[in-house]
Formats: sequence, structure tokens, C-alpha cells
Amino acid sequence: MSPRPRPTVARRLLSGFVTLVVLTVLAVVNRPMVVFGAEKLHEFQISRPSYTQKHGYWSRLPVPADFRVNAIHAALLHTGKVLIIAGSGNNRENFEAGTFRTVLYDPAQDEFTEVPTPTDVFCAGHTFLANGNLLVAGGTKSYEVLEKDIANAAGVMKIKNESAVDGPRFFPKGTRLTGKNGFAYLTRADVTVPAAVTMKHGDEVMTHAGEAEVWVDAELAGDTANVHGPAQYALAGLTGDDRRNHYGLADKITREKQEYGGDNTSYEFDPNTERYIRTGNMVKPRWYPTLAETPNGDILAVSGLDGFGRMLPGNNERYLAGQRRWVDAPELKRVFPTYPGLHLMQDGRLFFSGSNSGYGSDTEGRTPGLWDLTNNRFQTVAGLPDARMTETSSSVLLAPAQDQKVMIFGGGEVGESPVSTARTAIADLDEPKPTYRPGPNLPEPARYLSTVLLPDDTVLTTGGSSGYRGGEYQGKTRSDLFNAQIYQPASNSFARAADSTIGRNYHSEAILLPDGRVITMGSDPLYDPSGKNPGTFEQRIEVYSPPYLFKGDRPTVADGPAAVQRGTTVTFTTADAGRIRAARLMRPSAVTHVTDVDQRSVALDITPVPGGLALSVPKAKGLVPSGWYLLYLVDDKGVPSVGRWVQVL
Ligand SMILES: [Cu+2]
Repeated sequence: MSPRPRPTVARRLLSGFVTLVVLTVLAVVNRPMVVFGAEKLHEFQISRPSYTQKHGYWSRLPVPADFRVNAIHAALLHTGKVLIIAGSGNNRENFEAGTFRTVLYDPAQDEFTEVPTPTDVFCAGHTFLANGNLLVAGGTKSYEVLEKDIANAAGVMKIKNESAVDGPRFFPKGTRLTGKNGFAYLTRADVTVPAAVTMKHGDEVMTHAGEAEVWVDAELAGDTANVHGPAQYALAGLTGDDRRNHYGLADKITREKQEYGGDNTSYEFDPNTERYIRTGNMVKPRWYPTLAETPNGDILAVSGLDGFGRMLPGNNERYLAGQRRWVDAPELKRVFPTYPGLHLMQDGRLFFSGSNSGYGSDTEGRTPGLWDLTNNRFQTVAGLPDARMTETSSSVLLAPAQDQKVMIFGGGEVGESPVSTARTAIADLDEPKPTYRPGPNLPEPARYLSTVLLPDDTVLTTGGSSGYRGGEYQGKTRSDLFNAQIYQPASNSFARAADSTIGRNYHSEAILLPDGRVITMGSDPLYDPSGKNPGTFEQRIEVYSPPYLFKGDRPTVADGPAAVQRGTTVTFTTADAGRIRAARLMRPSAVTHVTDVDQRSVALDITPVPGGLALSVPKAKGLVPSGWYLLYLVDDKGVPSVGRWVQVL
């Protein structure tokens, strides 16, 4: 797998020279051609080796029309293919038609294929499992309904069953409930309410009512049937004991905005069969959860909106990978905003960087810190500048992972706020009492910045917008950012990268490809360029070739084991052993909403041996969780080999 062939230097120079001559002539005889010529000149300048060696090069990836999707989620599978998940793609028509999309892009063959998508996995969470499958859990059960589109008051009705002897009770869609105000409310879906459970507490027998929740809509349009406080509702057609035992309770029934509702489906996407495999359902429906890996290979699902668009009040749950099922984790009750950036640290704790996307309390659960999963303790990490601006920020475990440093980039204030920041900060989590320290500022305030670890330990930062979803920022109608930059840990500074040509804000992502390039996808602006009409989802794809791909011959790996054990030393043969300065195991990205808790780059100790290099894999599971990695050898000029897939057992 070598990078896509690009025009040779000579041919590029020649075509640039011809272009220059042509445009000079044309500029003289035909003034409107000057703009066209300026574009050609720019193309010539950014294609010169002296430029690409310093700043890299962007190119567009031609995508056949049948495979253009709203890229909401992206992950690099150990087959080398890029999984691009849209689900309904934040498109109500797709959702209502049941049109859910997933495509695979194979960068080695430059081929796209379609994958059947069983349910709407739009805004699910995902992470790689030790077996190489991508766990995809949660998603969309219902789309939001804006206040202006709500004619009838609606609310979530909790239907109670206080009878322990009559079994579960079924109420079909359209069941009427009547309030004390005399108005009727109709259920939006079928609902089965479990029977009550009796329990003995000492001498006393307690009955715990069964309950199930369902949306109800007022029969009467307008505000007359609004109910602003908690109240009880009678189920139509019930009498006597039946009526006493079965009833409804709702906190409010109003014409307020209804948020997206989460789904409880869960799948493992198998890279070998290229199909979704249904697992046990989640305990709670979740929309915008983060799936965070734990050292033993189980996965935690954290945060999200429930089936009725309400923030889950700190309920988290655990995926037992060996049994393919979810169990409640009441011992780990803790509130986080949606899509929290949770990075697995060497000691097994999860570091919440503060990054998050979309929803949550303005105040509760937004403080960065280290979460100990053995006792649910949380050690605050202070010192983050612009601490109120963590929504739509991104964070990454810097390379090498052994340094235990997490960096946060940009972000904005909660919700549809005009305020965003250029701040970066770094927390050294190896310190006994870690704090954030300021890093170099980004060139512009940025939300939704994609941050991608590269094999040479630098971080590509690209895309993003200063304003909310690419919209207005300080007087400008559009605020997409085209400047890209590469964070250099050695100098703690940003180096300018070539400009991208496509703006990417909300619902965009970037991931490292095995050959060392970076693919960027998606963007979901709220408005079109006029700022008045709804925006359209960006379906074009770009690929960035970092400077290291223009610096000469790449080292190669001839042979080596396909699987390695933690804490062991293994030999890879290479003819380039003499010039190799670093070896990295890089865990592939699985990213959505610029939240990528999978990507990490682990340093391997190098010992020269005849014909190659002996590489030592660290012992700690928190440093190198089991799963598939790309092995890169990096030479004395910072040029990486093509990544070679290795499974850490
Ligand atoms: Cu979203």
C-alpha cells in the first residue's frame, strides 16, 4: 500500500510553467481570465516540492455518486478500509423513509462498497474491541421536533402498574388518558407495563409498581391542554381496582421543543464479514454516548440522551465483550455532558479532558478530571484556561502514550453560543496532582477541530469553524476555517500546513490512513452561505498528505509477526534498520463529533538485531489495550514506513 501516485516533480513544474506562459498571454488579451490564472498559479505554488515538503498537500478524493453519504462517523478497520457511517445522516426524510447508510472505502484499491445498515445508528457511540470489531451502540429513535412545528401539547407519560397479580399490561398506541383538567392525551406508541413486584422488608410486604414510559400528545391542538406541573392521568375504559392500579404520571405536557430520542440497539461491526452483528440491547437508550475502553477489554457507555431526548442523569453501563451484552453499572453513576472525551490512562483511570459535544447541564459534570473506575472517585484536573469553552472542543492523548499527556484544542461555550476559543492546553497526567497548562494558541478560535495523531508524534489539526456550525462569527456570515496546522510536541508550537479546500464544521471527521495520509469527511452547516436558508451536508472527501511523504524514500518493514503479546519483544525484519529512530504502535481512529478516544500512539523500545529490529511492547493494558494497531517505523528524517497491521493480544 503506497500513497496514491502524484504527478512527478518534472511534470508538475512543466505544467506549472506552461500554465504561467498561457495565463500571462491570456491575462494581457482577456482580463477576466486573470482570476482563473491566479487559481492556476496558486495550484502551481502549492504543488512545488519546496512547499509540499514543508506544508504537505491536499487533494480531492473522487467519490462515485452512489457512495456520497453524510459522514457522521468514521473508523479505520484492520482490513485497511475506512468505515463511514451516516445512518439517517441528520436528514429527516431519510429517517422517515428508513434509509440508513454505511459505506466502506478501501484506500488501497480506491473502491467504495455499500453495507446494509439495520437501524438508525446516526449519533451512536463506538469504539474498537480487542477482537478488532467496532462496537456501535445507541443511535436515533426519534428526530427532534422544533417548537414551531408542535401543534399539540406533548409529554412523557409514565404508566404505572400497581398490581402484582395480573401480570404485565399492554396498552396499544392511541390509548387515551384523561387529566384532572378534563383534556385527553393519546399515547404515541404501543406500551407494555410490567407487573408490580412485591418484596418483603422485615415483616412488611412492599409493592414496587411496574412502569413504562411513552410519549403522549394532547387531543386538542393549541395551548389549552398544556399542563406545566406533575399530575396524574386516568386510563380510559378502566374501572374499580383496575383503574386504581393502572394510571399515568407526567411531569409536564407542553408545546416545548422535543429533542432527538436515543435508541438502545447495539452492534459489533465485523471487518472480516463487513456486516453489523446485533448484540444484546443497551440497558438505556442512548443518543450521543461515548464508548470508552477499560483495561480488561470491557467497554463503558457514558452519557447520552435517553429515548425521550432527556439527558441521562449519570446512568452509565458496561459491555461485557465476552458475552456480547450490556449490564447496568450503578456503581459508576456519574454525570458527563454528551460525547465526553474519555481517554484511557496507563493506570486504568479514564481522563475526562473536558471535551464534549452537544448537550448537557451548563454546570454539572463539565470539570476535567481522572475517573477511577474501581471506586467511582473523580480527581479534578484544574487549570484549564477558557474552562467554560469545552463544548465542541477536541482532545487527544499525545504521542507517545507513555508520556501520559492529553491536549485539548479550541471549543466554544455551551449551546448555540457565538463565543469560541483558540486556546489549547496540555495536562501531564503522570504528575501526582495534574493540572492543565496553556499550550500555543490556534491561529483562529475553533470549534469542531479535527485532531489526528501522525506516526512522527505530531498532531494534524484541520477543519473546524469559529462560529456555531460554520455560521456567523464576528460579523462574517460564514466561519469555516481552511487553515490547517501541525502541532510539534518537541517545540510545543504549531507549524503551518497547506490550506484545505473544503470547510468542515459540525459532523465532520479526519482519520489517519495506513499509508500515513489523512482522510477528511463530513460537515453539517446550520445555514447556507446566505445565512438564511438551511445548510446542506458536505459530502466531498479530501485527503491530506503530510510533509513526511515528500521527504524521500520511506523505510520499509519486510516481515514480522501478525500478533504480539504485551510485555514481550518481537523482531521485525527491515533493510532500513540503521536509519530507524522510532517505532510506534498506533491504534486506529473511531471518531464522531470530533470525539476520538481510540486513537493512541505507543512507543516501542528498539534494539538492533541482525536483519532488523527487536521491538519491545509495553506491559500495561492501560497503555496498550488489546486490539489491532498499525506499526510504523520512523527514520532519521521523520519519514514513516507504511503502517503494518499487528494485533496486540
Ligand atoms: Cu450529531
